[in-house]
Amino acid sequence: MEVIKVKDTDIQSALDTVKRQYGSEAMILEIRKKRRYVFGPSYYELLIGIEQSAPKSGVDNLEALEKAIRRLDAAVSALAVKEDELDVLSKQTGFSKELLIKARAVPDEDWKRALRQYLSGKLEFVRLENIKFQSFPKVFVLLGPTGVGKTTTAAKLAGYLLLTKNAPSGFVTIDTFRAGAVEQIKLFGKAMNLPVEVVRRPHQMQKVLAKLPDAHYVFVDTIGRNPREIGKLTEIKMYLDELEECVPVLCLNAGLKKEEMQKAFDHFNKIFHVEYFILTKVDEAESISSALEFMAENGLKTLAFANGQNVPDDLLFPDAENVLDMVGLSL
Ligand SMILES: Nc1nc2c(ncn2[C@@H]2O[C@H](COP(=O)(O)OP(=O)(O)OP(=O)(O)O)[C@@H](O)[C@H]2O)c(=O)[nH]1
Ligand SMILES: [Mg+2]
Repeated sequence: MEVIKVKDTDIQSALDTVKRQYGSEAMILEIRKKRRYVFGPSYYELLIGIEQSAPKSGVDNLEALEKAIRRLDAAVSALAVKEDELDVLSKQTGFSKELLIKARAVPDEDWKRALRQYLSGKLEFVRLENIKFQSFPKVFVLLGPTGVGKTTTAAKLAGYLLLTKNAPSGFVTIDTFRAGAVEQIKLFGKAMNLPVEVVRRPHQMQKVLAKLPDAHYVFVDTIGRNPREIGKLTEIKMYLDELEECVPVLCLNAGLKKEEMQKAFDHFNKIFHVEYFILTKVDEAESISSALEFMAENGLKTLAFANGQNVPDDLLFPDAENVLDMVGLSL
């Protein structure tokens, strides 16, 4: 049995305390009237016996338990509501629930502001003319799965640099595989009066640049490859390895799901260490939210968005503000 002392100047209030705190199980062993010092005020000291491990009070414990269960119930249903609301918000915005949670974009708060803040801190946009090179001309290599728009985008970029920066480019194509690929880029070259060189062997890569003496920029057009065909990607890499310096740029179709983008990126990144990115076919995509999420998660530096078939006009150079407006996250 555990013995406990309860002190109070009023005997009734001492008894009430015992009942309230220890329930009817408590046994009053002794009541003493005491003084703190000789002429000081008197008080009561009750010695209470409590059976060890006996519940304080069955009724009290049950009540406490019921309260705890009610609290738990409320918390669980609040969570379920949040989960449902997150589902709705995820469908509404096109962003995953994981991103919404990371951004703390919870439905009952200002989720637009939270999302905007989170994404604007993660999205990075860079102008290709601001990328520093040690060598001249500046060589960009456009990579990506089949048909994403690599060749068309290379032509658009060259057109943009020519028209707005007065900087001529040259094209090098290593796509001698697909029927019509060389003719396609030659047509773009002809339309803009820019030279096109065809390279059939990796060792010709660096030497071919000498054939483009007026080019400030060179765009290397590569063969569209299924990113899972690692062997084929390695083949392209052999061409790039021959260059003194080049910047690989991955092009992906905005219509892909985030997981598909991630898979394609992972395959290309393993071989090329991708830092720069172009999102293509933005005009055809229902939403670019998942593309933005992919770009943010991988810390990619985005150079441009391609948004149509017109060369060179259908190319955007957005910043974080513009793209967040595009997905309805304007302030
Ligand atoms: N809607 C739309 N179509 C585009 C865009 N960019 C390219 N295209 C079209 O997509 C098709 C393929 O474009 P290409 O530039 O040949 O694509 P690619 O990646 O070079 O293709 P491969 O060399 O075969 O791998 C063409 O019909 C282009 O006109 C774009 O931003 N929006
Ligand atoms: Mg092509």
